Amino acid sequence: MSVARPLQDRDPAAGPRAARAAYAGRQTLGAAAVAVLRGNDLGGRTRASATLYPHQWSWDSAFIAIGLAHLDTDRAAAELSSLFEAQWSDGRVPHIVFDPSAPAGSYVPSLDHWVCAAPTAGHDGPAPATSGLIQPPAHAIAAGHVWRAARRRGPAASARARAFLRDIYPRLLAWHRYLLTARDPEGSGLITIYQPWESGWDNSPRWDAALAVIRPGPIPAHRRVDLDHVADAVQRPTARDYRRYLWLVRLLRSVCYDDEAVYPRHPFLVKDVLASALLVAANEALRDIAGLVGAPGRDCAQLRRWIRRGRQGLDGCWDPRLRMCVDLDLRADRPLRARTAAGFAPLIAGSARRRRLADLLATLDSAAFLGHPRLRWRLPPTTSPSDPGFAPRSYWRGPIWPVVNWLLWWSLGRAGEQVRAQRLGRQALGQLAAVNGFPEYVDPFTGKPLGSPAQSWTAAVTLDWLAAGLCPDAPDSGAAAA
Ligand code: 9WN
Repeated sequence: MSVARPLQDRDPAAGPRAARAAYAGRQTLGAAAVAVLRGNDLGGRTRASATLYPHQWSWDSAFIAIGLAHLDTDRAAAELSSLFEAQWSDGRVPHIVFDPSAPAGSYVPSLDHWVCAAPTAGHDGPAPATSGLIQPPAHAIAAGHVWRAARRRGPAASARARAFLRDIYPRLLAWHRYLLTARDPEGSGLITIYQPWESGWDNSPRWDAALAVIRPGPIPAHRRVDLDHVADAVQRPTARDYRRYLWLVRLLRSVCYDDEAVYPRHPFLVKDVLASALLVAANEALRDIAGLVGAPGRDCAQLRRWIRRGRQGLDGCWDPRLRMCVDLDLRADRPLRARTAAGFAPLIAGSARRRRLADLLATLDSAAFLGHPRLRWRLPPTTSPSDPGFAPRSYWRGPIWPVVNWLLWWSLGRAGEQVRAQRLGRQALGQLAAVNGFPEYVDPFTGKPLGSPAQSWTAAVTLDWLAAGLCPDAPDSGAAAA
């Protein structure tokens, strides 16, 4: 990986001491983030982490490309291209692309849990070594970031980035079409997921009610290797949840991931508001890319329709009492009322009308999220401490996820909420500077780093914050004293 200067600081040698210290802090953080991405580089693709996740993950790669764009735009483009090489012929982008050189047994469920006996519905050529699930579609947003970074770099990088966009544009369009057809036969604008991992928020209370009714049948014998990599089993999903995850995978595999066979019978069928919001934002990014590559007018019209449909779908998921969006259990035909940061979906979609935006910001500032008195950092816990499913150290049930901070920071900026965005970005950087590493997630009350210690996407979003000129904050003083 060729590494350009990631941080555009002026040398503050002559400046006051505080500025020099801030500069040094940013340099150290930046260099450490680069080292994590280098260490996890598999050559054209990046593993999510060296310990817990030794393969390429779909939405991780999107965020990784956003970070890599500040180092080397060609390498950032390669991150997305390598993922899309594994795209299935039906348009889906698989959630894991397995690295054949990873040690056997280093991740469970391994490839043999996914491969179908018959040809898989979604691809007609030789089956790539992938899972059969999906993850949220952040990729077009990442491609847009790569393009803008290349523009800043000059004509040669721009020309190569334009060639990349030409190549990836039809693949991105096919991906979005898959999501808005096979995963939305209702035409609601909202993505249906078949297993919690498809949300990327695996163990969130968002899925508790829908999972509770599932009676798992026999599943293949497996060892929980993930538990070898965390200090404490509470940081990972329970055995009960894991059985359900693997059972759902088994059901999907038994029909070779054929959506038409899945839809009528599958026991877990849920409309995911966060993935749907990301798709709206990704469709906006793709509309810009369509313009850059000279795509036909009918594509742009289609993208505009998809954006409108997605926003309407999210409007229908609004919960006036929680003042956020909630997911929808299609099987039970009922909303999944969990108070989680996924409920900020309309902010991410950029769809929030004035009144709705005001409501969302009030929820964000309230004691349910940023205003909670015990927060060590003013950063949004993935699950609100006021939700009955909240647990500060359990997977997606409360900890702070740097990548979720990034999404909210980015979305606040897009909504014109610069002051809030800056504050959140500085707190997020401050938290990472304080833990002295790039953890997968962080306890919202103690600030303790949890999960994988050198997670690629955490390093990547750090680079993006640094490139945006943010300086790390100190912890929230009130909370730190508490
Ligand atoms: C299952 C890689 C992935 C992230 C997900 C996160 C976790 C996998 C797991 O790790 O999921 O896909 O084994 O727990 O929940 O968001 O993409 O970082």
